[in-house]
Amino acid sequence: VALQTASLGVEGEGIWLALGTILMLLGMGYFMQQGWGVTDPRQKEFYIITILIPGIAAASYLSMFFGFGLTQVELVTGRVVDVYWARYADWLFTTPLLLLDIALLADADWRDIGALVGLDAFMIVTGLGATLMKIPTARFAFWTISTVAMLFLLYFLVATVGASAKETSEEAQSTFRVLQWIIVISWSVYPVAWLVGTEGLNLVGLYGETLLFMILDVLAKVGFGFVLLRSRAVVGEGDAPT
Ligand code: RET
Repeated sequence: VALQTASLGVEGEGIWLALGTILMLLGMGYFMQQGWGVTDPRQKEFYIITILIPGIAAASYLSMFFGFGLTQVELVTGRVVDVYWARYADWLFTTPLLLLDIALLADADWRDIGALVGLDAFMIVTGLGATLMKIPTARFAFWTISTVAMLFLLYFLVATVGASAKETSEEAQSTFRVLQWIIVISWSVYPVAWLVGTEGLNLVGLYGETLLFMILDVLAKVGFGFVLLRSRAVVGEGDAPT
């Protein structure tokens, strides 16, 4: 009975958590296989970071699948919100790693990387605040703060980190542009998913919201890593996987 409850979740969303776990593991395995035997220190950096990202997500998805990463928040209005808090633990570590990846590609300096990661941690922690608060107004206030931080972050990525990218090779520049758009487009949907989902206006139930976050997470992590690790800017001239 316990396993059955875990596998189904609250509204049957366990199917998406299981699929998310599998896709993250497949992505991680693929990146590991690609990176096996790489000795160049710069290449190794990219592989290590990019393998860790779906690895952390797989652990988080598995914990949510088993119902461990799930809690309930009772609002002052009496509504009880089912919250998968494990996502925030995942995001707190994986979003800085994604930013580190793209910033290293752009040859950004450590000050700019610090600014990006700082804004990012602020965004995730205020987002977790929004998720755990009991007063609806406070939830939306923190959602707004988190979203504003995200907009600053995306602007900083495109403008400042983008300016350092312009000083890198043609290959690195074109990979940077693709990754930058993957980030700008996929990250922008997260606050919308939160807002329409159970944490916000509850227009979409837990089932649909879990599916949406799973698609976003796979795109933002595995899709991102796939583009990065296939780029000649990372694997070097002549030995890009075909
Ligand atoms: C929250 C809710 C509050 C408002 C905002 C959010 C943004 C989350 C983002 C998450 C990105 C996650 C990624 C994960 C895996 O790769 C916390 C949902 C702005 C942008 C990229």
